[in-house]
Formats: sequence, C-alpha cells, structure tokens
Amino acid sequence: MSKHILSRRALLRAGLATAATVPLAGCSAYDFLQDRDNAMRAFMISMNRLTYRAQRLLQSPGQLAQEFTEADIRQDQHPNGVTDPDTPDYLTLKDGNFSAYRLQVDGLVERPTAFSLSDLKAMPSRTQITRHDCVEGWSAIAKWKGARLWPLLQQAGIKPTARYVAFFCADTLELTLDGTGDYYETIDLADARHAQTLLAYEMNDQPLPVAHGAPIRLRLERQLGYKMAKYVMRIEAIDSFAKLGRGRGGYWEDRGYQWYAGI
Ligand SMILES: Nc1nc2c(c(=O)[nH]1)N[C@H]1C(S)=C(S)[C@@H](COP(=O)(O)O)O[C@H]1N2
Ligand SMILES: [Mo]
Repeated sequence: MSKHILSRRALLRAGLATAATVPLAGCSAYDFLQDRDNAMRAFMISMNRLTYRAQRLLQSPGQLAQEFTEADIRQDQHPNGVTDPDTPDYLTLKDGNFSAYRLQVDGLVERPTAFSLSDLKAMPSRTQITRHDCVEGWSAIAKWKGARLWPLLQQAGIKPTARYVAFFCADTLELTLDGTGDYYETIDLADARHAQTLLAYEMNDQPLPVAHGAPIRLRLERQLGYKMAKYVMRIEAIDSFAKLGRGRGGYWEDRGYQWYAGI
C-alpha cells in the first residue's frame, strides 16, 4: 500500500515537472504546441499517456475526490474562461430563463434523448462540496448539485461500443472557419461512471449562474478545471475523439493541454 502511494506521488511529481517546463499561464496557446511535428509536443503527449495510464492503474475506479464542509466555502468560485456566451442561440435561451433548454444526448446510444431542465432535476442527483483547481494556479471550494451523468447515459441506452463521452458547449472561444474554436471536452467511461461526475445545475444552493456555466456544467472532481465544460448543450457517446475539433479531445487539449488532467 505505502509502496503504491510513494510511486503514485513520484509519478505525479514527474507529470508535474513536465507540465512545469511549459509556460501555460493565462490559458494562452503556444505556437510550438500547434505544430504536429514538434519534438516537445510529442514528448508532452507521450508523458500525458504515461500519466493517464499510471493514474488509472494506481487509482481505484470509484475513488472519490476529497469533499469538504460548508465551513470550507470561504470565497466565491472564480468565474474563468468564457463567463457570458454571446452566441444568438444561447442569448435566446438565457432570455427565456432556459425554459426552452434541451440537453441532447446522442451518438452511440440506443435512444437519443432531449432532457429539459426539469427532466434533469428529476434524475438521480448528488450534492458535493469540492475544490476546483484551475491550471492557472487558483482554487476554490464550492457546493455543487447536479444529475449524475451515468444514470442519464443509461437512460439513453449507452452502447457497449462507446469509449468516451463528448460535451459540446454554447460558447466559441476562438473564431475559426471550421468551428474548431468552439469549447468542447471529452472524458472516458471510467470518469463518466464515477459517482462525483455530475451535470450540475446548482452552485452553493442557487441555480447555476451564467458566469459558471448556466444552465448545465460538468463537474469532474478528479481533474483540472478546464475539463469541466460549462454551457453544455449536447452530449455525444463516441468511440474516438480523433475527428472532433483538432483531434486531441478538447478545446484546450487542441492547444497543448493534457487530455487526462488528473489531480
Ligand atoms: N464552455 C466553457 N467551459 C469552460 C471554460 C470555458 O471557457 N468555456 N473554461 C474552463 C476553465 S479553464 C475553468 S478553470 C472552468 C472555470 O469555471 P468557473 O468559471 O465556474 O470558475 O471552466 C472550464 N470550462
Ligand atoms: Mo482553468
């Protein structure tokens, strides 16, 4: 047991040391990370695979991220990235207080389903007080309530061929002709099944504010903040993310961040 803890720490340190060699402050993209032939990028990708495999091996699948008490909520969650999407569809939904919102669940499922907010609130839920860690170096503890992701995917009849779950968001961070500037994220099925993986609709006992991803944002407590997609409009069960965006599994991953952002 202690041997495992030690090796896990050592591996995490190795992963962190690699991350530290790349100046990722401020969520800006670095040119060499966009260049597919760059040796540094290839090295980072191989380290990412090592970190992912090592963490998955050493972690039991159901292991919970640390949870806190009400007294630990000492400051507000810091709104980060996009905090007020301005796409016409989103503005219309927001004007109607999200009553017309439908979460589409499709892809490798038997029954593609559209969930309204009240449908989502009627699904098995969980409340958790957890710490959000952003790659930029800040953290905040908040209370989240939401529908557990897995029962929802089961209701839609997720097929055995599904290997990942993709989340498509309402916001565009970078204007590109091919849509690769839209925010999206992917997670594996181990994380999709995890008890703390939620489609959150409440933060600190209030309806999820727009700044934090209204009406629905992902909570994925064992990974860094950028994995937790806000403004989720559609969820797709997939067998590969190679064809999404620029093929690395997420908006920031396409710009050099690790796909498995375990903490
Ligand atoms: N759709 C969308 N999701 C997003 C982002 C974003 O810009 N757009 N930023 C990510 C980052 S980097 C972080 S740290 C968290 C911030 O969540 P918060 O605004 O609730 O603190 O959302 C993540 N999810
Ligand atoms: Mo972040």
